[in-house]
Amino acid sequence: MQTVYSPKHALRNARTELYGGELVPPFECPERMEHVLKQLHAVQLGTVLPPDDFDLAPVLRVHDPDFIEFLETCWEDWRKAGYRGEAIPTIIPARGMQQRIPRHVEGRLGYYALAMETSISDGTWEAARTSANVALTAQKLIHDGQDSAFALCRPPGHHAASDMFGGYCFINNAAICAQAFIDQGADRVTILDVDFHHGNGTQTIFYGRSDVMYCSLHGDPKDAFPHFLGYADETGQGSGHGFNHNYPMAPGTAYSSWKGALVDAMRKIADYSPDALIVSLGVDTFERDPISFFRLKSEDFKHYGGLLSGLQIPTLFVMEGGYAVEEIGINTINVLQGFEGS
Ligand code: OKP
Ligand code: ZN
Repeated sequence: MQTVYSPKHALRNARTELYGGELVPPFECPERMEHVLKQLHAVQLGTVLPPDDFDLAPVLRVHDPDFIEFLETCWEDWRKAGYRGEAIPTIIPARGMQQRIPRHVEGRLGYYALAMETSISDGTWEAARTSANVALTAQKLIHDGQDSAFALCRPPGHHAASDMFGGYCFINNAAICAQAFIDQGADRVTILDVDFHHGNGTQTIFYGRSDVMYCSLHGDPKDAFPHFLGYADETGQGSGHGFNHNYPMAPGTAYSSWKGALVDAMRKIADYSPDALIVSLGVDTFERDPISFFRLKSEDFKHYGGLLSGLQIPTLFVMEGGYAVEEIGINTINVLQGFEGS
């Protein structure tokens, strides 16, 4: 399997994450990629290609132009406003308030934020744009006939909605790839999200559509981020009804029951028979992940990679989360090796 990767992910190097009332070094850090690359080379998974430069057109098929312009200009506007720290939202348009876009950067930042832990800093836009290019380059490999490809994206994307950033995400890499498949003639695409967290952004983007099915296995939002979406009764809207499947699971969930949910989702995917499968691949389901509560072991990742290959659908893996930095490489590459049957 070929991997697409760019060292420009390192431009996303915020110093702060708002966590437990403290500003801590972000869990979503550049070192994550070094461990994945190291393991990828250790097992000789395949060649590593740089991304092509796509323009913003495929990004704008999913995201609002004003949101993308905000991402591009936020850091400069924040500095111009005289602030000395990283850009952290302080007020959002909560229940009962106006949903108008303010003029001041602090208001715009709150308008476009879905969570407050994710600081915007110098280089964030460039890294997010490159991460989208990485995803689109891997999508093109599949379009051109490969059975599988790995988009080693950073920053991740599945929390980003058409006009909101947060949860470490800015551009929804999996969603723009799904839309690219559709725009290139695919009738049906499935996004299977195995990251520990519910991909609220991906779900929302495709919630009213039957041409992109979204299935997600995740920590129950009663107990886990993003808390306000990801319940089992969210099944899609209008013509999208029946094309959204959530599998929320309780703290302590181990592989045996997680696998049960995966098998159920895979049955739905087989019935749907998509032209392409996009796996939002987060490995924060790992037993020692510092911010999550499932109990998957390293060998479990290899096992479910093998199960996924049984679907026999062209498969694009898109990197999402995973914060046990020492083990993220082994767990991620285990999924891909399992898929390849090695
Ligand atoms: C991004 B991805 C836990 C706070 C969680 C944000 C988590 C974002 C996860 N107390 N904060 O889905 O891996
Ligand atoms: Zn996650």
